[in-house]
Amino acid sequence: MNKCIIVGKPNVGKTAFLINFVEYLGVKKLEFNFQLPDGTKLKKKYTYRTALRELVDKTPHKTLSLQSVTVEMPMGKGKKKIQLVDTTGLIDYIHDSEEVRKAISQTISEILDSQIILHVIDGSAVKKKDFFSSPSEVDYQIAQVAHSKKGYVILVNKMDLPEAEEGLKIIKKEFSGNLIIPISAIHKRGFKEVKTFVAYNI
Ligand SMILES: Nc1nc2c(ncn2[C@@H]2O[C@H](COP(=O)(O)OP(=O)(O)OP(=O)(O)O)[C@@H](O)[C@H]2O)c(=O)[nH]1
Ligand SMILES: [Mg+2]
Repeated sequence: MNKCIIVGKPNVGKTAFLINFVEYLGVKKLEFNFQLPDGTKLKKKYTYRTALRELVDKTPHKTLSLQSVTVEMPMGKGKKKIQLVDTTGLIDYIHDSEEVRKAISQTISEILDSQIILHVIDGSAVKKKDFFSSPSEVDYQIAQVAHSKKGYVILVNKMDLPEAEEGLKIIKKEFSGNLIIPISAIHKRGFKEVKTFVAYNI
């Protein structure tokens, strides 16, 4: 089965995007497959609301494993299954915590094993001068690795926030030549374009 991986820095909205996108595709009961960095595999079912409540958080590195949902994408007259994989936030430096380091290394391996990359950047964080500032070194590295992939798109998230318009302009300039879709994960904006992109690249 094709894998479509959702990557980016911590707190950019990767998990919120996965849950809302799956809901947008019409899935009511979300069956998550968790793969922990130590190899443990778990399954858990969520409603849309419990998934948002339990898996999305403003604290960076809320997600520390691979968490995926399999969906069916419309393809011509038929459908094709694809695994959407949410990951651990990547950072520019070596993290103090071994747990986070292992989770990051698991995410990097998964990137190499995926055909389609959805790279989420927080459009509202472009002017920030702190941990959250986007884009940063790791975003440029993701863009480089992604050239060898079947499909690569940058999703500029949090477009519902006023500062994100300026952020979008800067990201378009910095990553010119790449496909860029502005979205709001929590308001499901830009999802039609993302769906078309994923279906086209399966
Ligand atoms: N305004 C706004 N906030 C958002 C949007 N998407 C996510 N957020 C918020 O951003 C924070 C982080 O969201 P997550 O989905 O947990 O981000 P993540 O990239 O999975 O973060 P990690 O798991 O820590 O790597 C939460 O407080 C979300 O509510 C969006 O489209 N607009
Ligand atoms: Mg997350």
